[in-house]
Amino acid sequence: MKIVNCKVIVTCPGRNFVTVKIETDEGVYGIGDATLNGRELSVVSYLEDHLFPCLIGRDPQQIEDIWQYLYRGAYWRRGPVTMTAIAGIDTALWDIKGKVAGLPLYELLGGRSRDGVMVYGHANGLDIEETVDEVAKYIDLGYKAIRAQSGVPGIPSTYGVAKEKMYYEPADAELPTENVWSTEKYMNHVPRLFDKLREKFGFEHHLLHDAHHRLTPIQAARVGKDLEPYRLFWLEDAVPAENQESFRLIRQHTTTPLAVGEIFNSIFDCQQLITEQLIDYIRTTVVHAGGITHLRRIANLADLYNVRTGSHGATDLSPICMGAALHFDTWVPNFGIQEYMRHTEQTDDVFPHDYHFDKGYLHAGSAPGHGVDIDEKLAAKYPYRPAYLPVNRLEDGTMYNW
Ligand code: GCO
Ligand code: MG
Repeated sequence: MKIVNCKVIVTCPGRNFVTVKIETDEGVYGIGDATLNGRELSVVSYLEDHLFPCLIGRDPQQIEDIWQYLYRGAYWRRGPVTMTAIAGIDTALWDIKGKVAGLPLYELLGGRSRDGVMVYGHANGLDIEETVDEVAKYIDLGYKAIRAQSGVPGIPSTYGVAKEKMYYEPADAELPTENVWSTEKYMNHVPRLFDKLREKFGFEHHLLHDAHHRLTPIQAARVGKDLEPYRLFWLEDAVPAENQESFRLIRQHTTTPLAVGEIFNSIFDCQQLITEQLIDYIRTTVVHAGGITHLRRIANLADLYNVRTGSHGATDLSPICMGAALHFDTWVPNFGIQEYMRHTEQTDDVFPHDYHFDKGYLHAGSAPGHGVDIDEKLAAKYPYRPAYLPVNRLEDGTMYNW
């Protein structure tokens, strides 16, 4: 079997997605997600100009060898653009392998470890009352786990708080919007949110929260401590994790479980966090961490240290990534939870898929490969539109983390 053609499909059914399609001489094809929010076209160039020419004529069944060739062969290793491009190809190759074998991807990985994949949805509101109402909606939809974010009094806009509740989309402008942030105001507010939620709904549901890289280690330690009575499932991205040692300090102070890793792209970004058991959940996912081949390595390392998976699953990860992630989650022994932000109907139409939601769980489906396809004719109706995530400044104008 040989690879005869590779292409990239860029489409914007409400938001931008980059898709790799690999075709073989036997007519079987595979697709993979290669979307990097706000940097989409860099990945397109990396694929078209540098990776695709190396693939023509290769045996698509040799996934490991191709992965090593693309990773080691670049000389310049790692980085989000490189690893997202490799992920797009890797996912497409696993899709091909599944189709050739006539087996769903989770069977190729080692078979089913669970019946369904527990997911968490996103509840958010401009204030605590609105967030409480939104959490109630997710409970009614059958979710077992819900992430809660609320607007902070005195700050005009807050990360995670959206106008369009079911389809949160932060990449909303042709140039980055500027937001204003105050950690002090946030820190006073966030325990009140969870106090209210536990008072209203009790302790039956898992509650999660994302601090989106905005705290210093000692602030994160304080927030973790303040939230302990509310038994969070996790506190996410408490601090920027470039400095992995920061987590030692947080860990010394709080038993609130910690999650990190949605912006990591390699095992080396999480090596210290995992081996020193400084986190509880690793959030790397298929599209940004080198595909199934590399994500499996990260999960295996994590398993040795009792760290569980909790893959990123925001709307900027396409349904292809979600499909592949669900197969991965169905297999991975140290599964924790999967993030699930629903895509719009427009997006779902472009990417017909086999997975479905039922009573708080997503089910990967049993179609061969990862079970997601792309309707190229429909995709062509939605051309690329520049769209960026916001940036953040402190109240005095200092540039900060978004
Ligand atoms: C999450 C993430 C997202 C990111 C987005 C950036 O936890 O789902 O933090 O909201 O901000 O995926 O592209
Ligand atoms: Mg996050």
